[in-house]
Formats: sequence, C-alpha cells, structure tokens
Amino acid sequence: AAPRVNAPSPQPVPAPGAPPKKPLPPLKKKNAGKGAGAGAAVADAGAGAGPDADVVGGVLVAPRDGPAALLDGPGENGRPVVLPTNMSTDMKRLVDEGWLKNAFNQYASDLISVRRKLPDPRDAWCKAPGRYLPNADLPATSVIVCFHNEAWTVLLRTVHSVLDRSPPELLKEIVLVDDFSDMPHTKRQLEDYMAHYPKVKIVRATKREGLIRARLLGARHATAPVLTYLDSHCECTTGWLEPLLDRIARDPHTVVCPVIDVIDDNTLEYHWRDAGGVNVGGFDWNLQFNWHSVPERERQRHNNTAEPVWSPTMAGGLFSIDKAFFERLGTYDSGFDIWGGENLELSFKTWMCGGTLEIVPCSHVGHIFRKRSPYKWRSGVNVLKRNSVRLAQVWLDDYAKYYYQRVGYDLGDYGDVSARRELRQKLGCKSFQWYLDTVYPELFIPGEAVASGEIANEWSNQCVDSPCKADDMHKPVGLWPCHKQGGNQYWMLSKTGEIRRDDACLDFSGYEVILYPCHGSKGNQFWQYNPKTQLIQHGSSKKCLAISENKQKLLMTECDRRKENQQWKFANYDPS
Ligand code: LR7
Ligand code: MN
Repeated sequence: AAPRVNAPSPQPVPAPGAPPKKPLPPLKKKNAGKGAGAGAAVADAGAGAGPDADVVGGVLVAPRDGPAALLDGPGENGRPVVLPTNMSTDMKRLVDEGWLKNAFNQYASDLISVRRKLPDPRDAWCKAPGRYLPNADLPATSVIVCFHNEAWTVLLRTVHSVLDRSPPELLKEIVLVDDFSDMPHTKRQLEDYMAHYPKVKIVRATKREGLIRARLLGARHATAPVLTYLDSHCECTTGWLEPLLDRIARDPHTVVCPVIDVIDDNTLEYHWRDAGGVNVGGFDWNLQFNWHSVPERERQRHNNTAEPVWSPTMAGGLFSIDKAFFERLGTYDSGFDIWGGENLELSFKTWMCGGTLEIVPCSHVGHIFRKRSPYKWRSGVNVLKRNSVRLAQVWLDDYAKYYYQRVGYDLGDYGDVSARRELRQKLGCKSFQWYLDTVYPELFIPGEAVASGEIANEWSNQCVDSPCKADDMHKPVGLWPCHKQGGNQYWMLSKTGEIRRDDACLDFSGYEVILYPCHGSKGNQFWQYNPKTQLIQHGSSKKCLAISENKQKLLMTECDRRKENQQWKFANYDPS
C-alpha cells in the first residue's frame, strides 16, 4: 500500500494563539478528540489535519489528499469559516490575538486543513488538449517563499498547495527563506516538519533582511532554471504551474504572473473571478502599484480572454522568471529594504530591457490580502519612500520629478545608486518615455496638466485635501490646513478640465463635491479655473467651489468673485 504522506502536526510546541480545546459550536468536526493527549487542542484545530487525520508514532498526520470526506471540513473547497458571534471571552481573546499578530484571522486558518481542497477556477480554454508544451519540454522551477513571522498553518498551507498541485517533475524544490522571524514555530518545529518533505529546503537569514534581500538569498540557493516566487500566505490551485512555465519555455524573456485570487482575511474563503474579469497592473505617481481592467488595445490582441495578457507592472509577490534572465537584469536592487518598490523595479526593467511581462489567466493562486502590515519595519526611516526614490533615480529619467513633487521634493538619504545606473547603461535599456508611450499609454502624465499642486483658499488657510484611497471614492472631499508638502493636497487640473490625482477626480452631481473615478467624459467632472478671479467653476451646474462660513466644509454656491470664500490659488498654474 502507498505510504501515508506524513504531515505531522505542529506539536509539541503549540502555535502561538492556538485555539482552545473545545471545538467551536457551529463548526462540525467528525473526529474531534482523535488526536487525544498533550497538545490535542492544537491537533484538533491547530494542525488542520482534517477529519481523516490519524495518529502515527505519537504525532498527528494529515490524510492523503483525496478522500471525499475531507470536503466536510472547515474551509474545504475554499468555503468560508464563520466563527460564532457568541464566543466565550477566552476564545475571543485568541481570535483577537491572531488578528493582532497577523492582520488576518489566524484562528480561522488554524481550523482549516493545511491541505484543504480548492475549487478549480480555470476557464475551459485552459484545459484544451495540447494547450501547453508537454511537461517533458517545460523547465523545472524552484519555488521561493520568503517569510517574516508567518502564521504556522498559513505557511504550511502555502507549502502543501505547491507540493500537492505541482507536477513533481516540474517542481525541483521549495526554498523557504526565513527572514529572521522570532515566532517559536519558525525554529526547530519548522525543520522537524519539513524533514518529511525532501523537496523543501530551509534557508535562514542571520539578520532581518527585508523581503527583497531575502528573495535574493533564496535565489542563491535555487538550482532550477526558473524561479517562482510566492508570498508566504498563498494557496495554489490545480494546474497553476504549467501555464506559467509554458510561457517561459516559449520565450525566456517573458516574466509571468498568475491571476491573484483573494483569500478572505477574515473567513479564509477562496474568491476567484473568471477569465473575463482579469486585471492588469499599473502604478500612480506616488509610485504605488494599482490594478486596472484590461485596456481595449490589449483586448483586441486576443481571441479569448484566457490568453496571457501584457501588463505594465506586476503586484510583486507571485511570479515566475527565467533565472538567467533575472540575473541578466541585475535581479533586484539589493539596496531596497524591508518592503516595496521592487515590484515596479522589476516591471520597468523587464519591459525597458527587452522582456515582456504577462498575466496568465489560466494560472490561479490565492493570496491573503491584508489591511495593514503586521510586522515591524525599521524605526526612524521611511523605508518605502527610500526604495521609491532609488527606483525613480535609476529608472524614471525626467519623469522622476512627478514623484518628487508628490513627496514635496524631500528625497532624504537614499544611498548610492551609481551601480544600478551603470547596470541600466550596460544593458542598453530603453527610456522611461518609451515605456510610457508603448506599454502604459493610459497613465495620466502630470506634465500635461494646466495647473498642479495645492488648491488653497487664503481666507481660511484651508486646502482641498484627500488621501484618494479606494475608501475615499464616492465620499465628500475634505479640507485641511495647507501644509505645502504635496501628498494629500496635491491636485492637477487636466487640459480637459478635470481636477484629479491619479485616477480620482473631483465630481459634483448637485449635492456635495465627492471623489469619483475619472471617466474622461467631462459632465460632473468638468471644472474651469480662472486665475484672475480665482474662481473654480463647475461646468454643468455653473456653481463655484467655496468654503463654508465656519471654514470646515467644501461647498458649491452661486459664483461671486467678491467673496473670499470662493477664491482659490492653484500652486502652479501654467496654461501654456
Ligand atoms: O521584512 C520582511 N521580510 C519578509 O520576508 C517583510 C515581508 N516579508 C515577506 C512576508 O512574509 C510576505 O511573504 O514578504 C512577503 C510580502 O509581504 P506582505 O505579504 O506583508 O506584503 P503584501 O502582500 O502587501 O506585498 C506585496 O507588495 C510587496 C512589496 O512590493 C511584495 O512585492 C509582495 O510580494 C506583494 N504581494 C503580492 O504581490 C500579492 C498580491 C498583493 C497585491 C496587490
Ligand atoms: Mn502578501
């Protein structure tokens, strides 16, 4: 008989914030209590071994992937885990602790099998015979997973989903890079567990490196011709790997990303969209990554929405790249610390230095999206800004100024970038202008704005102010004392009369001035600025932008050039 696949539970060291002994009322557990004895509480829920688990040699082992009985377990088939509303105070404390440490619901994750099944989100097009080169003609990959203090069950589920859903001949190894975690389960416990899985290598950083240098460390230990990076809270679905490797086999200058499905941070439910709903990556002039629907010009290149699509940028965490091409591109700027910017660096240079960046709708990998970063960054440095300034210095040419405007021209100490500039020189890469014109023509270029900077009302010393985050859409635009540092007070008046930042536009439909995604068809987003009278008049309503008597609110009123509460100064006005 085939030997059981050993997936020992995390015992004897209970995972931090391990759930209590009593199973939760609404979550049925067939064999609750089977893994009896010391640490059984963790085994029951924490090991996520599933109802079919068994105790072998004192440790709990997960069942082989397959028995239909598993489909009854919590979270199986990507279903949500819903905790009861009437939790005991003890349980509530554990749930809260899990959220605090991870910024997702660790407690819920601990209830789910580390080898849960997932739906197959692939389009029928993806499964047509002969769609990909045969496995024998595909390159093998090393999967590199970097983590800093990742929750135990979430990390295991990432690893198991790769092991279970990758053809063995295509998976050379999994390199787990521990970026100097201090949670207990990342020590011996991890080694002991992974000793059962010969394909898994553990590499430890000897100091906190941040995810960028941790990835480089992982690459040095990788032996396959293709590198595949994943975040440490992912789940791969059936057939995720072949379509990625297929693209690289056909052209090693192609860098590929799977579709990133959403694993709910609260219930761990697996959400996916069909091929028609695939997004591509962009960025804004804060040098922040964002998503867009596939532009029309790109749609026209395809017969089927499941075909790989060109993407101006990648989100960063989940992609495959030919190792030699990655090295030729100079990997990442190792001066990037902790988190951020590296995804744009790799995106820009892939395109500018002879490669292609694609999103492959046939490949689906889930990722837990969080609302905040749970771990420590560095004190005293704005890490993300420092990374972004390095990025701008090396790759943005003249366009770097639009980013600098956003940070009030305060670049800070960004270290030495001369080696990175030489690299770009040596590779003979194309200009950023070429990239914008060719790869990302949709991006709004601030230089084409008629006016930019703060919109200030001197009478009140208030400025139009909003972070313009997704949360701010459809809500009233605020006011804040003018600070002259750009940021939330940086606006642009476009040639076509929009007052905008990135994709957010000032919009008035008769009641309040709100933020709304720019639609480009004037209407409620059409404004006219008269630098002489300093009035900002709205096109369709003919009303003027004003400030309330108490100086706290934006409002729209009958235009009157004598009223001080209607007079606005755009920091830089240049109609030429
Ligand atoms: O110091 C650190 N050391 C690490 O090893 C900080 C983080 N990490 C690890 C961490 O454990 C995780 O596995 O690095 C990975 C990414 O960190 P997250 O998950 O906290 O960040 P994120 O998901 O918001 O990160 C997105 O942007 C990052 C910085 O640019 C990286 O590129 C991430 O890989 C990227 N994640 C994705 O692309 C998944 C989809 C998110 C979106 C959009
Ligand atoms: Mn992540």
